[in-house]
Amino acid sequence: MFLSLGSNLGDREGNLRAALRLLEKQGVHVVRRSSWYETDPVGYTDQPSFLNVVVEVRTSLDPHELLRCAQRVEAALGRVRTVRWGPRTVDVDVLLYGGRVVNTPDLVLPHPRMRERAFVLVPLFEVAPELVLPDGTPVAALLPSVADQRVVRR
Ligand code: GSY
Repeated sequence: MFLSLGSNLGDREGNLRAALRLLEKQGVHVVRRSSWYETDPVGYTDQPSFLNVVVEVRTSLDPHELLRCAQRVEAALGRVRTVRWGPRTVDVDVLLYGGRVVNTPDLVLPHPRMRERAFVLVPLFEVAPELVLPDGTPVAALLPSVADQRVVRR
């Protein structure tokens, strides 16, 4: 299972580290963490740049429990949804849950926008270079199409 975390408000690295600690406390164990990546905002671009990270986790939570856990972490760190795609203390997205495909109103897996986001694909490739998506696409094959997005490893 893989999660993507991003922050573009306040002490961004501190926010991401706090989010990872809160995940651990709820039984979501980080087995591998990417470097921190400085990334330009995607979507709503008139906002500060992000610090992003991808983690591989192990948990006995099912996909929806994992989603709720991610949402609790966002809430605990004071995320306030003002502008839909706007600045946030911490955003925690569930990217992949093994080879599971989930299509429910509140959760879609694999994450529906992960294929076009360099801030997800580049750190994901760092932690799992051999990873293949449930439809058979290697993550490595998706990287060239996002090469124009600025993602700088710290
Ligand atoms: O869902 C992710 C939040 N987000 C990000 C992000 O984490 N990083 C970058 N670079 N752009 C983003 N746009 C959105 S929305």
